[in-house]
Amino acid sequence: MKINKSACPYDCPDCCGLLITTENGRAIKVEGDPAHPFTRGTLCPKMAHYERTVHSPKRLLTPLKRMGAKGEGKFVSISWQEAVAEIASRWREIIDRYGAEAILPYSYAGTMGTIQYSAGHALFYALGASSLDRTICAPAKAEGYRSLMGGTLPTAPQEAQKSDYIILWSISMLATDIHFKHDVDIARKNGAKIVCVDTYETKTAQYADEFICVKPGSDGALALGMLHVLARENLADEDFIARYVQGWQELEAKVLPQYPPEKVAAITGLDAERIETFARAFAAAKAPFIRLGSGQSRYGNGAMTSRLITCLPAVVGAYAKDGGGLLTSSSGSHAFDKDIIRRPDMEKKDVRHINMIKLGDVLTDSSLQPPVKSLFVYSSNPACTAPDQNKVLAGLKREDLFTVVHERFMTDTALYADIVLPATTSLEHEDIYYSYGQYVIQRAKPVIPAVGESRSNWQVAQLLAEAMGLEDAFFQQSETELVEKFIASTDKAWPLPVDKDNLAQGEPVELPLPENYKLAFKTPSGKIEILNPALDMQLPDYLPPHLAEDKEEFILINSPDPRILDSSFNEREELTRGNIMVLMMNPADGQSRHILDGDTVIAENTQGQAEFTVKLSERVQAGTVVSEGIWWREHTAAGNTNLLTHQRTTDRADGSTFYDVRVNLRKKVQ
Ligand SMILES: Nc1nc2c(c(=O)[nH]1)N[C@H]1C(S)=C(S)[C@@H](COP(=O)(O)OP(=O)(O)OC[C@H]3O[C@@H](n4cnc5c(=O)[nH]c(N)nc54)[C@H](O)[C@@H]3O)O[C@H]1N2
Ligand SMILES: Nc1nc2c(c(=O)[nH]1)N[C@H]1C(S)=C(S)[C@@H](COP(=O)(O)OP(=O)(O)OC[C@H]3O[C@@H](n4cnc5c(=O)[nH]c(N)nc54)[C@H](O)[C@@H]3O)O[C@H]1N2
Ligand code: SF4
Ligand SMILES: [Mo]
Repeated sequence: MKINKSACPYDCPDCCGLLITTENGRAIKVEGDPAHPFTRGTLCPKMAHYERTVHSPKRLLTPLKRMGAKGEGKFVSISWQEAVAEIASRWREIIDRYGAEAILPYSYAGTMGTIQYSAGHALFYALGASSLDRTICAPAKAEGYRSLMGGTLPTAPQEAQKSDYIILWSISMLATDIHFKHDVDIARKNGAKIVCVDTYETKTAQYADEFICVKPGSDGALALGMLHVLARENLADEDFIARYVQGWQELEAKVLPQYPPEKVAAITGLDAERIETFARAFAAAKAPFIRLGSGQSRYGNGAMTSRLITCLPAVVGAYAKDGGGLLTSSSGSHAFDKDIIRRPDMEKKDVRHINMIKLGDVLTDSSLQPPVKSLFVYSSNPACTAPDQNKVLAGLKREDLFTVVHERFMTDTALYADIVLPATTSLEHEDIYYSYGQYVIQRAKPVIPAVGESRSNWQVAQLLAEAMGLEDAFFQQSETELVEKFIASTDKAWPLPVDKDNLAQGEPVELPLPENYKLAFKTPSGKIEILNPALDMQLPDYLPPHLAEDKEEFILINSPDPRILDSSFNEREELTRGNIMVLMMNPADGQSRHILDGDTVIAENTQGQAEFTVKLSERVQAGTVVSEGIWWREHTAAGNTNLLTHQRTTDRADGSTFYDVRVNLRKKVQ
């Protein structure tokens, strides 16, 4: 038996340190690393049995070739040599006939590892394939933050330990950022008040001392109402503003006449008084800390909403206070020079860019020139997780689309592949990790041999580069060589020296933060830019979400489930048992629509229909319904919430709008 360190590869802000016990080439136990400063020895329920994912009987073990119809799931095993030869010959034909832009890579964060996440970038750039804009998660949140704060480092999570007032704002902390609870608990022990702002009573809302339940997509108005109160009652920190903030006077002149609490009450569904007390408590706090999740950003107004919330800590001077600040996405990513793997210099000039959110349109639009004739999917499961699922599936069904899927499991997407390639898990390949919720980085070496004939993303990119005749020495590098380059790159990429020895050894390494980092505003003016002269809308203002225009009766909130992560972990029987397509509904809505607990309902809109079992619950506000989790089709009656979501994008940064959805409900006739 051996115990090795590793890092959690999933798309989760915690990026935990793991201890993996192995025996005879198998992982038999997975624990949280007590020495990891953020993990502190605990794990989420998903990863506490990662060995069940790694050694799942459902792992794909060899390359497969499709025999039956697309989606039917009939495949035969083939060798890697055959698989690669077939891909290369099909790609050559497509390039000859339509040009390389007819090939589209599609990938996201199945693994967050710096190498494996971006392993295909250079290959597809070198081929001249269409480039994918990876916008599915929260680019609008990043844009909103950046519009005031530029490249300023977000506040570290452990700072919250010293806060007396923590706002968990559209973050499902107990599902999606569970290790931050360690910090919040410390603050709470010292008397801090915990407030949760969400659209239904999540477990995190129940954990908080106060729950502020807003109408979906309305947080921007709430922030403006709070700013009105701060202005009207002279609660802004004028000294801080004079030194560090640009544009508060201009915004004050707007919010005073335009956003009185009464007006904001009508938009947010909150009482005017509640908005006032919230603003006053925030201003009275010695060190307010906001942990901003992504929920508010997945609407047509998502970038603007995030921008407005980002104004709040600036106006009360939270950054100057020990324990105060704002954490959106911490950019541990700045620790490495990611171009080492991404190689943007290899991208052909003026090559076509495709927004991943529009996959449904792109695969079904017959006027697209050149049409997409081959799709190469890795580290993602778009048939399950992309919006407007009916269109995505219609595209994936096209007989003339040559689809290759590199996967660990027979996902909803892999079912539509012509060729499936088996992928390694993080315990089988090498990588180096950074987090987007804290500042610890870690290298992870393989701790067991590859299961079956599986190969890592980088190994597949190397094979395909060779088969396509790409001779650049870049593709010859091993994963270990790449990791070493990343470690060396911290010298230039990070402002302070990083402990490279421990990093090389696979220990979790905390990035040292410059002493005054919270006040080092990396914007053109050197100040927080509430007024940003580079933007069309120089001052922020409320924008309505798309759903304001939609006609259906209920707003559909679709939110993370603690048992799975996006569609990952659907392979685990113990996590997907029971009734999972549950639709929570306010009892008063149930009563007026004659819908009872346990009824089967069809939710429908312009996009499609999905089937749910109703759970009446006071946790949900009237006029909204809530579904948690993105489930594989085999666990549902006929597909998941993405049958109902839209390809519409955010106001800026072309982000996804998964939560900006309305539906009608009807009882299923049994
Ligand atoms: N267990 C688990 N962990 C996960 C994931 C998962 O699916 N399951 N997904 C991972 C990924 S990819 C990501 S991006 C992160 C995301 O994690 P989070 O930052 O937590 O963001 P969201 O998943 O968007 O949703 C967070 C909360 O926002 C709420 N919300 C929705 N609309 C609004 C709104 O208009 N206003 C307010 N105030 N709240 C709103 C939702 O109800 C939800 O409770 O989590 C990661 N971690
Ligand atoms: N309705 C609705 N839809 C959503 C969301 C929502 O809240 N509601 N959230 C959205 C968000 S925030 C995100 S980020 C997206 C994420 O959507 P996806 O990018 O599709 O993420 P996952 O569903 O986790 O799928 C990742 C896949 O990668 C595979 N994988 C893991 N490691 C590796 C590897 O090393 N190599 C290869 N080749 N494959 C690997 C896994 O087996 C898994 O099937 O979903 C979005 N979709
Ligand atoms: S909390 Fe997140 S990072 Fe930590 S083990 Fe679970 S999924 Fe991985
Ligand atoms: Mo995400």
